[in-house]
Amino acid sequence: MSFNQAKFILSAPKLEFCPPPEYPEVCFAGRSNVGKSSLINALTNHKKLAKTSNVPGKTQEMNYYLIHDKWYLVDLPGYGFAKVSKKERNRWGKEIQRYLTSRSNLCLVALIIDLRHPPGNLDQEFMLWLAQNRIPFCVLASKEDKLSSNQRAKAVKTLKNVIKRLNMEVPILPYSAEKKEGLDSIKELLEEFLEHPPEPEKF
Ligand SMILES: Nc1nc2c(ncn2[C@@H]2O[C@H](COP(=O)(O)OP(=O)(O)O)[C@@H](O)[C@H]2O)c(=O)[nH]1
Ligand SMILES: [Mg+2]
Repeated sequence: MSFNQAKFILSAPKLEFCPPPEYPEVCFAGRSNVGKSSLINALTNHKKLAKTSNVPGKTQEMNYYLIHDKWYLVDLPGYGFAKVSKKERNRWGKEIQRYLTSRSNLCLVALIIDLRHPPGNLDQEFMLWLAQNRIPFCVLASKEDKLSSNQRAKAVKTLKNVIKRLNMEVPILPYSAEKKEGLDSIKELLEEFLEHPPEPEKF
């Protein structure tokens, strides 16, 4: 499956504005600034398909991309951005939870975590919530290029331990959008979920 053929479809402020669920869908979630948009650009081999930013908290809507005319890739607004008001954060939480629990064509949530930092409380809460709601997810660990190979191995181990402590078995893939490392494994994983979507009763 080619990831290069990608086009922006729309930005949805909430579930009702999402396109009809006619294609299988994968979404990218995670804290602001971890690299969600950069990963979309790296996977699709586009420089500016998804807007990236040094200023966290920019993306406040769900951005829909259609890949290969076959599936949707959704860039979710980042969570945990301190400068967004509490009211706005709650609205985010409610809308995203509603989207995650009721979007019928959702095959996988890819949670992006910055490999340099062990998952924080928000990440751990989010993973627990996904598991409790039986929403399939994987962890993609970004910015591995910023670490030496020693540091990388340690960071992956820490990440695995944190997830193990939550009593979960989820795929963990480290990568670099900057250096384009680890992208093939991510593509394979996404394809697997898109081609063999989990049973609907899982939702
Ligand atoms: N070195 C490095 N920087 C990255 C990587 N991924 C993202 N970034 C940088 O991290 C910042 C935030 O990225 P962005 O994709 O906008 O994060 P988002 O808020 O999660 O969508 C930008 O300055 C990116 O260039 C990566 O794999 N390696
Ligand atoms: Mg973004």
